[in-house]
Amino acid sequence: MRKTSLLKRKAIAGMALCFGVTAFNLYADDAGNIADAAKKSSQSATATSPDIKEKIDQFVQKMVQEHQFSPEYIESYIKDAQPNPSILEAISRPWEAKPWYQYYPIFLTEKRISKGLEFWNTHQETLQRAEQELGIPAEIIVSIIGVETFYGTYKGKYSVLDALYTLGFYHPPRAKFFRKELEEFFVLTRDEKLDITELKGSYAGAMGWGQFISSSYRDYAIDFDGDGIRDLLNNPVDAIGSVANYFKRHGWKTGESVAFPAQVDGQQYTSLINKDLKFNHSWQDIQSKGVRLFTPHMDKVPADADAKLLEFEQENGKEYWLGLHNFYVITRYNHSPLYAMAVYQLSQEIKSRKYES
Ligand SMILES: [Ca+2]
Repeated sequence: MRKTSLLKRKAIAGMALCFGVTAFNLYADDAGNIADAAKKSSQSATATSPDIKEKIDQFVQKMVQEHQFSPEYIESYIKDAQPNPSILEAISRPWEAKPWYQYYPIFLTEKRISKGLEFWNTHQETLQRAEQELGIPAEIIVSIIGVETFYGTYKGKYSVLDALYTLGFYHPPRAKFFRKELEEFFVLTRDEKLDITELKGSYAGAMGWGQFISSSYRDYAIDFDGDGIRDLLNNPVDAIGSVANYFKRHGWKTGESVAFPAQVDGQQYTSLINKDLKFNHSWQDIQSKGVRLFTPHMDKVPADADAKLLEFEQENGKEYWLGLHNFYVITRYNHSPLYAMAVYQLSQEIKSRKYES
């Protein structure tokens, strides 16, 4: 049992910011077909077809024209990159396609809660500084790093170059996205003086304590200990600051709630349930369709607040929550309501442990 959950954690390390964009919706309905496609494409992955060769040439040209690399530099790394069948296999089976009752036990474990408390105590001052300077609660930062990498324990075992090369050239459904990340990766490693061949990450190319993909690293990483380097790979202080910065830049509203459990009546509420992550309804509007909060929370949400009714599948039925703006912000890290809810609930468990001790 212990072994299984360890494996699960390893598999999970590194989902964030990668699946963010579309994988959850893309693959949830079509996992079987894509797994087949992955098998087929991995069988032929070692042979470079004319089509792939052309795409590689275009990529090299782009790197030369737009980022002033020498063609030899890019080609030498591309030549050494290996398409990895296990990466194609892994991306065809996203964890977010599971029902909630199978998903949350992976994250909401005693061990992840107690290690979270330890991480908080170890990095108390940094987390406090992140709260004060960037406005992001310590428990949210701790929880993100806990969900992503078990507090820096599993930062991913794949060569980032191989991962982005494999998905950028051998995974048609998301090739464009990952070729863009490969482009970002070359620029990132040049700017930050990172060793391209040494860098390890998730099968989708996410790196470090908070599992930032290359474009996010470039856009949101900050040097939080003032040594002049933005090091998300080995420096937890920079990682904490950068996770907080990511949330701040995505519009976290300091002091506001994330979500409340909800009750539903009648049938009208069903029109509010969909996979769209956008918040298109006001709380007043949602209430008018038979949704209520429990008494202590009733007056905590302004009538005109943007909100979303969320439905989670439990083993014996459905569970409802009202997601608020900050819930939406968590989905900017990984575009899945399951992910955001797991992060939120883990954060609350760790926080209550922190303040009871
Ligand atoms: Ca630093």
